[in-house]
Amino acid sequence: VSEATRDDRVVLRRAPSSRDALALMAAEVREGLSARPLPFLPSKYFYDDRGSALFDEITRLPEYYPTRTEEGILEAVADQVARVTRPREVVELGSGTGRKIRRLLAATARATVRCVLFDVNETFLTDSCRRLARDFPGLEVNGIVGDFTHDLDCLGPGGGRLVVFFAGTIGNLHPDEAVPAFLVRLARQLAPGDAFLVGVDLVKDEARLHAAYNDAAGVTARFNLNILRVVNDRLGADFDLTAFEHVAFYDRARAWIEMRVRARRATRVRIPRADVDLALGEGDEIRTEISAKYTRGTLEARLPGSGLRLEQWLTDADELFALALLRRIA
Ligand code: AVJ
Repeated sequence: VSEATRDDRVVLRRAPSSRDALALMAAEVREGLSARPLPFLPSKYFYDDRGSALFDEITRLPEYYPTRTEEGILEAVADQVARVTRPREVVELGSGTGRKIRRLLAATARATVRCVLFDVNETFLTDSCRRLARDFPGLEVNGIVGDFTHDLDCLGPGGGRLVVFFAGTIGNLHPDEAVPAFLVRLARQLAPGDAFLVGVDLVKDEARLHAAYNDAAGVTARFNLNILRVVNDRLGADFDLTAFEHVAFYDRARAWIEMRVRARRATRVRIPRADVDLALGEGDEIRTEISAKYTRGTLEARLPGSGLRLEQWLTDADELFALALLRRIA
């Protein structure tokens, strides 16, 4: 990693994929929109400044239980997690506004000398790093602009490391294909004894799941459609946002929420720099997100071969959400 920018006690670096971000995005969008029968867009492209702000708004919706549930669990277990991990370095993947890591850093206190935030959104990352550095004097704060499915090796070798991955964002990875590969790559950045604390949304009552992704105020719908605006802004695409509507449903067999945008009428999108010319008929859909839901059993089933084992399963009284504490084995 090069291109370090130093500002007070904050060092910001850009991972390789974020240096050629537009070329990578063009390739990924082209690949996704060429997929049949169901074209897709990678979910990480939700999070431009507007999309990140919309997600922040989602986290405060009455129907969207994951954020406040996870915060409640973290509040209850932070001291215990700090005691059993004693990390010299805490890394947060997909840090967003970086709110939750504060609770953990307050608990790990003097044991932790460095904190690394990893996020695709440079604006949010920079702000979070500055605020952390201000509020935790003596802590070295590093930011990495990057994609945690490509760029984990930016972290360098492990040792005394705790990686945290909140919000249930691991749910965006395909449970059978992407999750095992992600875990193997992550485990490579951990030394034996290092820990990984990951938030997973749990399989539950379908009405509750449905409501969380179809909120009455329509914020999730705006968040979903915003991904088309991001592709327009960055790649010069000509998606007509008025031609699409929000769709989110729970696929019980695969245990995931799927979000799509559906054409309300025939429409076409051209993206010359990505070599895309896509005609959609009324009712045609583009998948924008999967958000997989787990049980303790289905998560543990992804671990063999990863070098990680489940040490603690920390959940709320209603079992809506869980924090899994995983440990790198020797
Ligand atoms: C940030 C990926 C955890 O899957 O629930 C919220 C994103 N999508 N509403 C999730 C999201 C629709 C969220 N994650």
